[in-house]
Amino acid sequence: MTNMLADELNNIRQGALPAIAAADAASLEELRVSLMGKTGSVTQLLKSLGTMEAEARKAAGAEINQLKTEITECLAARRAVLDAAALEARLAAERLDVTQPPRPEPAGAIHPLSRTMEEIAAIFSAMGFAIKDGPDIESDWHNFSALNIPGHHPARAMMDTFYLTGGEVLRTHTSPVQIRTLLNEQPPIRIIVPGRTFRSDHDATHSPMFHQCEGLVVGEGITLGHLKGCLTDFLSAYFDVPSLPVRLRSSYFPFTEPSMEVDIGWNKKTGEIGGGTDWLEIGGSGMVHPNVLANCGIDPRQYQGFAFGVGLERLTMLKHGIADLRLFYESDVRWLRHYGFSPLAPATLHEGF
Ligand code: 2U9
Repeated sequence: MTNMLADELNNIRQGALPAIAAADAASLEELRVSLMGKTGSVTQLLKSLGTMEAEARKAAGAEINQLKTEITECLAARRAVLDAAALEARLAAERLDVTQPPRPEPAGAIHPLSRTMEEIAAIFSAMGFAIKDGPDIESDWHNFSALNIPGHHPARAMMDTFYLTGGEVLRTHTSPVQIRTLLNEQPPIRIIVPGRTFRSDHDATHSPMFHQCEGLVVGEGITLGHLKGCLTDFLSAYFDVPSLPVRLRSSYFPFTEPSMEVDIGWNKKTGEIGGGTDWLEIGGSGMVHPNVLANCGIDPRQYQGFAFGVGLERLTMLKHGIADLRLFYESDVRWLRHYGFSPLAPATLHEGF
């Protein structure tokens, strides 16, 4: 081997090995190409072997291949180090701490009135009632006449009706839905009708739009005893008071005969429902007036029925200690978050509400 070749091999070795050992991923590839690529310096030297005498070629070939092996190993070692470092960096950056507490997801809330409707629906469903709804705009006949409230009747004035220009009304109660059911279905009928109702009345305890839930049972041999038992079961489930006192107090409605206000026992001082010796009015009820059944083509001598109505705002305020009716309609998000219910825990009867 000539001294010239020995010098050149040493130059390449001394330049390449420290450079490889210090290279990053990009410069490592540049170094590989400049040394071992098609026109790389080591490749050029190997090519030059072809022009040598046999003796010289043997000695030079061994030396050049020795350098080639060293550089190849050095490149592989550096690549292994860089690959390991890159993997370490990725593992650190993409690490998931599965022990971290979950971040709270922003969830909506069920409005307290919707919740009350869901609870009432769950209670009456368990008693075999169907849940019905109907239009907000009703004919005069469905809202009044069919319910034994004739044109001159003071109840029309009492109800502060919103009249529309075509002679229809915004329903003043959900009763027209019961009328529609009586017209379309045969007894036995067991339904509740929760929904929006409208009366032209606005002060601290009245809103022009409010919610009712009415109930209707029609069948053979239905009595006032069924009415009281059904209301007692409903109210004691809704307020979660096992032996809630319920009192029926004589009253008057055009569509029921006899008619009764529904009172529950409570403690007026503390507000406790079911405790104390005071009575609190919670709704109205009665045996369906024979005229109402007859108006819907049902023979009152064969079938009897009971009906009741409750105000949903009032039931909700009593259960949850809500002081002012107007809060229901203000859409104050802070209020809704406080008084609202989780959409992930719907109303079921299994454990009480
Ligand atoms: C038909 C027959 C009878 C429904 C009834 C009441 C008594 C009643 C009030 C409670 C509070 C309205 O929201 S409120 O002011 N309701 O007092 N409602 S009986 O009677 C009917 C309904 C439909 C076919």
